[in-house]
Amino acid sequence: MRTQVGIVGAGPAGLLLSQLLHRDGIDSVVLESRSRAYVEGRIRAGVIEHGAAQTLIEAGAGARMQREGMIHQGFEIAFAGARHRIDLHGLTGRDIWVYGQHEVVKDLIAARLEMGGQILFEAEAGAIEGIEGDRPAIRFGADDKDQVLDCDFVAGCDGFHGIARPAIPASRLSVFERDYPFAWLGILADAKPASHELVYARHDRGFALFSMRSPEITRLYVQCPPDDDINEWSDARIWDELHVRLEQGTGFRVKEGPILQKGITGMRSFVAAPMRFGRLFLAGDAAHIVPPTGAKGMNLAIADIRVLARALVTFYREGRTDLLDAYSETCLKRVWLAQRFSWWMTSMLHRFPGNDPFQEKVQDAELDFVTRFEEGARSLAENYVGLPYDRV
Ligand code: RFL
Ligand code: PHB
Repeated sequence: MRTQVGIVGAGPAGLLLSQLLHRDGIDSVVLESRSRAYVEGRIRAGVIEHGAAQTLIEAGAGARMQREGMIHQGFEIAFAGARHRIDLHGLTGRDIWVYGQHEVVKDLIAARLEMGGQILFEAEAGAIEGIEGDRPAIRFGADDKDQVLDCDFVAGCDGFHGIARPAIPASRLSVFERDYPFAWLGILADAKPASHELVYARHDRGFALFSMRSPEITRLYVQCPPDDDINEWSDARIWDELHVRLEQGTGFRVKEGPILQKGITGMRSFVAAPMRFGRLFLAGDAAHIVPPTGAKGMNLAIADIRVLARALVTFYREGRTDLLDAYSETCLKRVWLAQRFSWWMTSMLHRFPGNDPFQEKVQDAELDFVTRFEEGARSLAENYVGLPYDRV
C-alpha cells in the first residue's frame, strides 16, 4: 500500500491532518488501532478554543458543532465561599465552544469517509522504518495480516502511549516533564447542567470542576489521590464531594442524575523535543501532554496540525522544505505557552498533599489577582480562549 502521508492515529490530530491535506489534493491513509465505535465513544476534552473551532469549520467538519455545540462567553471560579465570573467575551472579544471531543472525532470521521478518505480501523502500527531517508514505511497489522504502508512522510498522531515518539532515537530527543501528586475522577451524568457556564472550584478538600456536554448531560470532575481505585468511589461519595467542593454555600446547586461513565485520569506535563526527526513528524499528545485544568490538550493538537498541514502543502506545491524544517520550533512556542498556562491553572486550583501554608497563601493571592484585577483576569482569559495563531 502506498500514500503520500502515512498517519498513525485517528484522534483529533490524525483525522484533522488527513482532512486538511485532502482539501489541498494530498493523499493520506490513517491507521487506527481501535475500532470506529471505540474512538467515537471515548469521552475526553470538552472545551474548544475560538481558533480551533474556526479551524474545524474551515476544514468542513464544523457544521454539527455550529448547530449543537454551546458557545460560552465566560466561566466561574469558586473559592473561599464565593463565586467569581471570568468574562471571556468582555475581556478578549472571543468565546469558547463547549462540544465533546468524541463529537469532533465523529464529525471528522464522517467528513473523511464522505470524501472517500481512507481510515483503517483496527489497524495497529507496529514499527516506523526509514525515517532518515525519503521513503519511510509503517508496518501495521490488520485483518490478521502484517502489512506495509509506504509513504513520503509519516505523521505520528498516536497519542502519549503510541509508537511514533519511541521511533525517534532517545539520544535525539529531550524530554521535559512534571508529575502531579493528584488525579481527576471524571463522571458523565444524565442530569441537566445546573448552570450555563463552567465552574472551577478550589476547596480545602481539593479541586472540582463542573462542565457539560449538552443541555441534558453534565460532566464533572473531583481531584483525588493518583493511585485511588475507582471502586472505592461509590456514586454517593462522588456526589457528596461534588456538592461540598462546588457549592461552598454560594447558592450554586449541583444537580444529580444517573452516572453514565466514570474514570480516573492522572495529571502530567510533558514535552518531547524536537517534534520532528527526519521524515517523521509528531503532533498532539504524541509530543506533549498538559494537565487538563487549562483545557488545552485537544486545542494544542489542532494547532500543531494547522502548522504541519501548511508545511506539507507548501512542500508538495512549491517544493519548499523551509516550513517543514521550522515545524518543531514553530509548534513548540505555542506548546510552551500552553504548558505554562496549564501548570499555572493546576497549581492555583488544586490542593497539594502536605498542605504547605506558604503555597496556600500564594494560591489565595493568585485567585485574588485574577478575580479582582482586570489585568489578572485578562491574562487568564486570553490564554483560556487561545492565544492568536498569527502571534504564536
Ligand atoms: P489521541 O486522541 O490520544 O489519539 C491518538 C490515537 O492514536 C491511536 N493509536 C494508534 N493507532 C494505530 N497504531 C498504534 N500503534 C497506535 N497507538 C495509538 C489511539 O487509539 C488514538 O485513537 O491524541 P491526539 O489526536 O493528539 O488528541 C489529543 C487529545 O485527545 C487530548 O489532548 C485531549 O483529550 C486532552 N484533554 C482536553 N483537551 C482540550 O483541548 N480541552 C479539554 O477540555 C480537555 N479536557 C482532556 C480533557 C483529556 C482528558 N483525559 C481523559 C486525558 C479532559 C480529560 C479528562
Ligand atoms: C470537560 O468538559 O471535560 C473539561 C472542561 C474544562 C477543562 C477540562 C475538561 O479544563
